[in-house]
Amino acid sequence: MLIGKPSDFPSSAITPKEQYLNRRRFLRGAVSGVVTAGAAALGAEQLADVFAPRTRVQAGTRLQTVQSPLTTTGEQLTSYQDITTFNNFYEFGVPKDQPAKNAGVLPTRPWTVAVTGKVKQPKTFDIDALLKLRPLEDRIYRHRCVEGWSMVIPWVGYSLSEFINQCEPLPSAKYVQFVSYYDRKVEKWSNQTSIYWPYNEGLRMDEAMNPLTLLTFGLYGEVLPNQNGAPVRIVVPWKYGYKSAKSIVEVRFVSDMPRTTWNTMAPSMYGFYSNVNPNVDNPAWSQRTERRLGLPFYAQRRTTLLFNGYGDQVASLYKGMDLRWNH
Ligand SMILES: Nc1nc2c(c(=O)[nH]1)N[C@H]1C(S)=C(S)[C@@H](COP(=O)(O)O)O[C@H]1N2
Ligand SMILES: [Mo]
Repeated sequence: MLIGKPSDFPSSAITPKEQYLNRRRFLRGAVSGVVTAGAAALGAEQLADVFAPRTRVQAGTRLQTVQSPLTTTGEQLTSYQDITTFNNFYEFGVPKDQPAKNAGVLPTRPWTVAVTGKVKQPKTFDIDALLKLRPLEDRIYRHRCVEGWSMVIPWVGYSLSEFINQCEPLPSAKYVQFVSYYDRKVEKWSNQTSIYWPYNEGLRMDEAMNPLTLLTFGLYGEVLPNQNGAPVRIVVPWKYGYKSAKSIVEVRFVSDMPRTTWNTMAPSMYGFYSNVNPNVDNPAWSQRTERRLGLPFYAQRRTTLLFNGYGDQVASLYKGMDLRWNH
């Protein structure tokens, strides 16, 4: 699968530029559940090959999506501008504006995701096969960074469980680990920190199988901008943002709790679970409240919700667990 061979790209997942622009305007205007009603009209979008020979997908390439019942409605979306210019992606620099400036060099094609560890048989999935595996859904999720800011982001993807089912994990697979792309020649900013690369994160198997956990390919109806983790990332909306590894190249099924990037760096600050919890402060930041980016100054501050507001869907995963100890 090369970008120079457009027939290999799932043209069913691509729509022309002017339609995505309309769509984007539509989505940006959406401040409530009306997204669900309007989405039906978007199904008839025509197909186009929008690729010139290159080693990365054109930013702004549209993805064809369907609505999802798992979307969070009723909250104002954070603007495309804010979502794509205020990023944590330390491989491309620590200051928040740096990933948007530097991540253009990430080569997102060809791209494969290796499935390793406790599986019936190791496999490799091409990104274009992954895009076609299941219908891509629009899912609006709250996004809460442990540093205290939050956004509302319209992601595009499908439940990670759909992918995991294709991986045929063995019963001994109790955890799953996600490994980000790393090439220090490409990501030359990565030496600004003492992180032990590649970035990696992990989930317990039942967390990974929860329908909310999203294998994510896009946002605002378009392919992910590189700074947001192109071409494929994880999004776990009830956990702090760092659990959602970007630009993943390997999914590793393991029997023991994996040693993840932030948990290894500072275990007292970054527990393995990292569920959003206003009652458990991080040594560096109180987690009681958050600042919703993009709103007028006086409207930004809000109370942080347990499990980022997704308790109905995920609280049962932690029944009987001490959430302070297992932070
Ligand atoms: N590979 C990688 N993934 C990463 C990070 C990173 O530095 N490198 N930062 C994490 C953090 S701290 C957050 S808050 C989210 C930010 O995602 P966004 O930029 O799409 O909002 O990505 C997470 N995934
Ligand atoms: Mo974060």
